[in-house]
Amino acid sequence: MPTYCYNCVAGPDLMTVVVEDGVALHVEPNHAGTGIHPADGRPCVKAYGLVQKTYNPNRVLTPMKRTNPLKGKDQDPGFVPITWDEALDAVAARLNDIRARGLLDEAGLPRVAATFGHGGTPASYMGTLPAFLAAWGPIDYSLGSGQGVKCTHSEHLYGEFWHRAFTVCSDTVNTRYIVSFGANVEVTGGVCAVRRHADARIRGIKRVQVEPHLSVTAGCSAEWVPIKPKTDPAFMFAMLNVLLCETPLERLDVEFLKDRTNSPYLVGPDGYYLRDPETAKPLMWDTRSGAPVPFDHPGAVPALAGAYPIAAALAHKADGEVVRHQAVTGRPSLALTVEAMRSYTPEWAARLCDVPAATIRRVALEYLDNACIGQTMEVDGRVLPYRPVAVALGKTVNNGWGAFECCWARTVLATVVGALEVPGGTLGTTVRINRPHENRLATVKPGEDGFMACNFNPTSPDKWISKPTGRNAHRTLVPHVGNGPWSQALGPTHLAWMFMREAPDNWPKPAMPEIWFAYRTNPAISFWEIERLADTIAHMPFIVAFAYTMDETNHMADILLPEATDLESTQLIRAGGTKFVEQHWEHQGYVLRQKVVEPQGEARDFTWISTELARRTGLLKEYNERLNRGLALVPLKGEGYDFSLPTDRANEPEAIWDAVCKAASAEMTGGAEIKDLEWMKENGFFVKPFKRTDWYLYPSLADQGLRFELPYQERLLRIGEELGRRLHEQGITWWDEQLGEYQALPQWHHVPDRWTEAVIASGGDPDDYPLWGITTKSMQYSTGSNSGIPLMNEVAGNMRGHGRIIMNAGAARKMGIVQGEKVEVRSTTGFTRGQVELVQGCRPDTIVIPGQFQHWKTPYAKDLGYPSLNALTPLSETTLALTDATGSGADIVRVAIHRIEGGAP
Ligand SMILES: Nc1nc2c(c(=O)[nH]1)N[C@H]1C(S)=C(S)[C@@H](COP(=O)(O)OP(=O)(O)OC[C@H]3O[C@@H](n4cnc5c(=O)[nH]c(N)nc54)[C@H](O)[C@@H]3O)O[C@H]1N2
Ligand SMILES: Nc1nc2c(c(=O)[nH]1)N[C@H]1C(S)=C(S)[C@@H](COP(=O)(O)OP(=O)(O)OC[C@H]3O[C@@H](n4cnc5c(=O)[nH]c(N)nc54)[C@H](O)[C@@H]3O)O[C@H]1N2
Ligand code: SF4
Ligand SMILES: [Mo]
Repeated sequence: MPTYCYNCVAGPDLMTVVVEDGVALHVEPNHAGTGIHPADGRPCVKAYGLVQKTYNPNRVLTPMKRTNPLKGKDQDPGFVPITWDEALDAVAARLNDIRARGLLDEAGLPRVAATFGHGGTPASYMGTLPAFLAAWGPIDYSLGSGQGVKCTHSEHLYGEFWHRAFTVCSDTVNTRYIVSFGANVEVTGGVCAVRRHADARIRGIKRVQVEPHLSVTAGCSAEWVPIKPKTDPAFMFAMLNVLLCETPLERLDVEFLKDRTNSPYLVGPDGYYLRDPETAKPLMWDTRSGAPVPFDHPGAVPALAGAYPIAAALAHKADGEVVRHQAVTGRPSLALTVEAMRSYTPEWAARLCDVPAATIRRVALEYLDNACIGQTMEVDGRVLPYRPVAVALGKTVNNGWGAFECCWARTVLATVVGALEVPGGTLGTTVRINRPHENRLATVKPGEDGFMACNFNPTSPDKWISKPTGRNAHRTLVPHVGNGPWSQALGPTHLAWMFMREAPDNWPKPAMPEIWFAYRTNPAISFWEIERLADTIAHMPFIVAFAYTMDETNHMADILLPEATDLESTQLIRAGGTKFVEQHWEHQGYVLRQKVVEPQGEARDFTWISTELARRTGLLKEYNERLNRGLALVPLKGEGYDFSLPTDRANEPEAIWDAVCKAASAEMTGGAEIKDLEWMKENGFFVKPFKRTDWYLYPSLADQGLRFELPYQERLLRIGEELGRRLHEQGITWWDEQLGEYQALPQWHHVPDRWTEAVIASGGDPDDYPLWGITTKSMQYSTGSNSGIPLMNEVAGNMRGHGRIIMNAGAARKMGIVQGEKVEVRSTTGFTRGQVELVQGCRPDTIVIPGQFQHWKTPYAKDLGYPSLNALTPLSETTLALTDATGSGADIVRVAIHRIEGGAP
């Protein structure tokens, strides 16, 4: 039976489940996907674990209620089985009481909160729950798990701002040269990426993996460069130095810089654009007429270098202040960028990164040589620039301090050679902050100053949201996270947890939500300082956890609801087009998850649960209306078809998905073909061709005469100034470090030292913590979600370092540590214990702890005894100092290794 897997963000992928006598026997590829799905219908090994997941003897098989009012790691919850009626009535009673008293508390914060984990993948398993949540009204998505703030976070925000890239990847099928800063794509990219990169290697691609340890990805790259952790901005600045300061401008993509970027915009002495006194449009210096002209002046040939006298100009500074300049000097923003990178030579970076200057220079020049500037490629009959070079960033490089600089430098590296959003280059995948979510290209609309419109949260005196609307204050603190459906979960979610314990100066302490829903997330394992976080969770008044097995978070729950899992329930989702991580298809359409076996025990379809919640809270009509309006996937009514559901009754899940299947196929074919649920069950997916030109954003900008807002960041400069004023007006100074990130052009600011300073701030001596502790993902695991599946541990056991602390063999020898010895790793926050794996491929100053383990509740996983970095990373006052302006931090910490008694094997 065909179905999908979306257990990690690299999906969805196709698969087939072989079922005999109602029992799922095993998983196979769906060969009908050959030539359609980028991996030809193959799922990865994680999908093969779904059979064990389904028949896991440790599943929660009935709804349960807690009988011990005391919560905490050391308390026995005393869960007892109850009926679905009892469970749903208990939840509904709480919800109805809240509705009667008001959906918001006295501080204006939603009384109901919900957390869904792992990069948004739960949405592909939660059936029609979104329609219930929308019918309910305001819900706080502020309380994060490990997903969000330590997960590609700054890339999400800056990526969407600059090129509608919630995540960024290489155009692997066309590219020739990739520089990857810790993007562990052979592990994390899913089957589509692995297939694309394997094919690219056969084609002769060169990938340089810049990373503190020899990951699987480094292992199958052409070159591994063991960089010192968190010095990546220095490496990238030095690459820019080579391209901008050592290379003649003519060797760069001058056309692209002139026409598609803000490079020619003239900047005044105060850092703001010089604007035409009449139209207020940013000025360029026209080399033809020898005069300043507005940026959209027809036929202008703008200067990219030099300095020019401007008789009169305006500047738009913070809070609407308009400055009138007389006789000022204007410099093209590219010229200022060149100046900004001037001192960041490879020799300068070499000392910081612990990488030879010659290596950095060579990588920069190889990048330039492979950029094929001037060449074109025909795609779907359209001639586009062909620039087959790309830069990829991994988690820990693209979040936390240094991430702004890295995201900027990566995007500017693409910009200067014209490799942004064109064949072979650096591409965005999908959008989550801009709308519409299902079409990245349609988000490109003309905005200010010749750039794409962007929807930042307001920072002006009259519009700034001074009173947070959610516990992580995303609209108040982070302008660039916007205010779409995903924005709140992308706010500084750790602040919500921290501030509920202790609020900073001049900040109201948020009350805990009265109900917290958790699904497919385990913050008590996945976040930072997991001991303290578990304790905070234990203080939540009422937790409703959808549970497949017990875990460290639902241990604290009041009600457990067992939903029918992956192979047991029905849902239709979008597939194809472009999606993260490297899901670039030449088709797009819909794929069905179907009930291939009956649910185990009392587990119920999520759609049934959602409908029941709606019914018992008196929201059935609103819920059904939301379904009709498209909250299950697509609007059920369109031109020439109407599959609307009756709104006055509880519809059966099969009836709902039948309507969705019909509406989705009708919508896709303009009503010509209507595929019902039965057809989808038989065929698994329904797709139409997707134009390859739509992989690239460049044509959408070129057609509308728009420019990428790069390299200069006038907007960020202004917004940062405004945000600072607003916060200071409220007496808030604890966000001042973060305000420093709002720069027109980034500067090096000793990024790694921030983690050493955190040691001092928490009362430690940096000399006592001489090593870097970092983490890396395992291909066989989808974060912590399948840690209870024995098959995954069995397969991962073939990987060197699985479940262990990876350490440099030479460094270990100096300490007398031997292979397999059990050691303790300490930080100022806590400790973890595990066996060492001694390798050559790891920097002597770095240890690596793969995955997220150290379970104490999850069946099977708790018996493995594996260590976790999350016991070492802080979630306390020092965490604020480790938070960047986007609100993200990183999985990295200063640590020490200690031998322990009886540790030797
Ligand atoms: N040390 C370390 N920590 C990390 C990371 C790392 O690389 N290293 N990665 C970070 C990143 S990038 C992310 S996105 C986060 C993710 O962290 P989270 O958002 O917390 O997500 P998961 O770990 O996937 O959550 C898994 C939980 O879902 C439960 N679950 C699995 N399947 C089902 C099901 O079918 N039904 C129900 N009801 N529950 C189910 C599992 O039992 C498990 O408890 O982790 C972060 N934490
Ligand atoms: N199989 C699988 N695939 C997944 C997931 C999964 O759990 N399992 N999770 C998905 C999710 S939610 C996410 S966010 C993505 C994450 O995808 P990736 O970003 O590729 O995740 P990691 O494997 O953690 O890779 C990060 C790498 O960064 C390196 N690193 C750490 N610190 C530094 C540093 O300072 N500089 C440099 N240059 N490198 C550093 C580490 O060595 C590590 O190998 O993966 C997604 N795909
Ligand atoms: S890559 Fe992710 S979504 Fe795809 S089959 Fe594997 S676990 Fe499932
Ligand atoms: Mo993630």
